[in-house]
Amino acid sequence: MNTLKSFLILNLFSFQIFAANVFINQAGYLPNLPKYFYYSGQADSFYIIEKSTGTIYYSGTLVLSVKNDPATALTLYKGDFSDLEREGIYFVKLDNGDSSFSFEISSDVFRSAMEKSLKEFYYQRCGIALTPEYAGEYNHPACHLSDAVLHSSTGESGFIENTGGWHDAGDYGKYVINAGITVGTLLMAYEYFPEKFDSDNLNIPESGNGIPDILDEVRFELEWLFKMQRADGGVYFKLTGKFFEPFIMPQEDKEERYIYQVSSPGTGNFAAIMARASRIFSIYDSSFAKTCLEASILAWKFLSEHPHIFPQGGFRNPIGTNTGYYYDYDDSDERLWAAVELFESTAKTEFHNYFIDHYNDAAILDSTMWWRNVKALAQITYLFSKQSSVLQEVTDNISISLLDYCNSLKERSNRNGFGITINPGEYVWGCNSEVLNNAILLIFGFERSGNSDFYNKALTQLNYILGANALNKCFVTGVGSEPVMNPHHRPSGADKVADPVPGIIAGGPNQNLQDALLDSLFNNSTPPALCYVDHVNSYASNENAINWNAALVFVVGYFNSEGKMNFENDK
Ligand code: 9MR
Ligand code: ZN
Repeated sequence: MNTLKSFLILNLFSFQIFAANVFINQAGYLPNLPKYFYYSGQADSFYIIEKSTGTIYYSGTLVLSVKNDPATALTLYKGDFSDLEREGIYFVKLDNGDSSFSFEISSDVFRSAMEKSLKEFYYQRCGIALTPEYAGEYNHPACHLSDAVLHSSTGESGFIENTGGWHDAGDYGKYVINAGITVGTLLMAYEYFPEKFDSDNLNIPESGNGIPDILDEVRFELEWLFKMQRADGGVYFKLTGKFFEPFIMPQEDKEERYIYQVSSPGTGNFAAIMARASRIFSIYDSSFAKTCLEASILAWKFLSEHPHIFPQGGFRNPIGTNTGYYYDYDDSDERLWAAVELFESTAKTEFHNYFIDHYNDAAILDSTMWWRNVKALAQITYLFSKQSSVLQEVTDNISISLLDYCNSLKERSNRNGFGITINPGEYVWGCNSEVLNNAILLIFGFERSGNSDFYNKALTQLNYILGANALNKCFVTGVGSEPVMNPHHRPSGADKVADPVPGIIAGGPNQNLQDALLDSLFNNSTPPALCYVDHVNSYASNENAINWNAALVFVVGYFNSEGKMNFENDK
């Protein structure tokens, strides 16, 4: 071994030439957890070499991961160096001379990604100036101070003061549907893992106020959402201009912005997150918590008075409006979610009964949560309920369904060259968030069952997002050796700063090639996982969105620090 070691020090280390076919988690690896890299070339052995000294700290043999991976068309090998726990900065070297980017092993590797992805919400804030103190070079004056005019399709007229909230994505619109899953996910992270998400020093204006920054950030969105609720409880669908804005800074966008029709999926989302917020904020600000609960109950009343989807068939853009429409034609999942959050916050039988009557109308858990379908969020809330009246039989059923679902995710992972849980056909708009939301369900599966396979599979999803993918790309701006540099994010494109706003997650490959650039670069024989381009024009693969960032915050925050789940039933 000593001879081998010195040979490698002299001959391999001195030439660390990065090869594009060694795929690692560019943020790094936690000392005590599994560590894999992937390789698509021809080699037998690998070495993990410390960058500063050239010392080999680990050597191993590659094993086949997947032959002709249908997602990437690559034959992928896996190098397992889990046993290397020593902290340091290393790179992978193959016996044929190929090598990886350098990477770190330390207990702190996810801190930067965690902090950046959460702070990113601050950069999405609308209606306030982002000052140099908090935003550094990304500062800009307050935007969209004239929000907003009631669109004629509402049947109302006039102006409702509607400033605040986050810009939805790379565009400057504000959409209730997407606010729902975003706030729901962030609150869920804090509610179950308070120790992991209690940081109060992200350098946002509220930092240091004794309330975790994640909650301060959520409150910024909630304060806007209140303004979207009508007196009868219904919640307007969205607030946008008639068209997506050009690539200008938000304060330069002076086009008229409108509030669009009330919708029942939006109202259901609103009821759910307001109820959840009321119980989480109750220890910090009881009067705010009370306001949240009242708003939630009012929204529930609207839903009860409108038992069918509203508007009929689901909200659609009126003629003349072409901004995002988060088309949701089924509000049963939002109603279920609203009911269970209200039950959890009030213990009332009315809400409990609604949940019991409907939680298994269809399969209990047959899809990962996403903006159109929040059923999984509802089931999780009941499964980990602290109410003494929960029915054991129901939690057992949900538990079985969750664990079955996690087993199916595990099988998917085993079939995929990089161990991710989406299949060819599912590399669609925003699929990076599907990967992360699957990780969230795997985390809950692990917390429920103690099955460490689920835990490890969740980590594998994060590895993919942070660089262990065929594009060799860290999908998060400001993180890793090869991060996304040109997101379809208006401020990042329009400001004079070279680097994009940090902490943004790109939507990821989109095999449906739904923008002109993707369509010009690829075709239907391109392997699905490769249908991605780090270019500002690719809104269908390289945009960010608050719901995708929320899933990232959850997963990276979960692995970033120790801390037990807070779900033990108090009864
Ligand atoms: O995330 C949405 C994705 O699931 C849809 O396929 C896509 C097209 O309808 O829209 C995405 O949402 C966009 C929204 O409509 C407007 N803001 C940007 C969002 C992310 O691209
Ligand atoms: Zn704005």
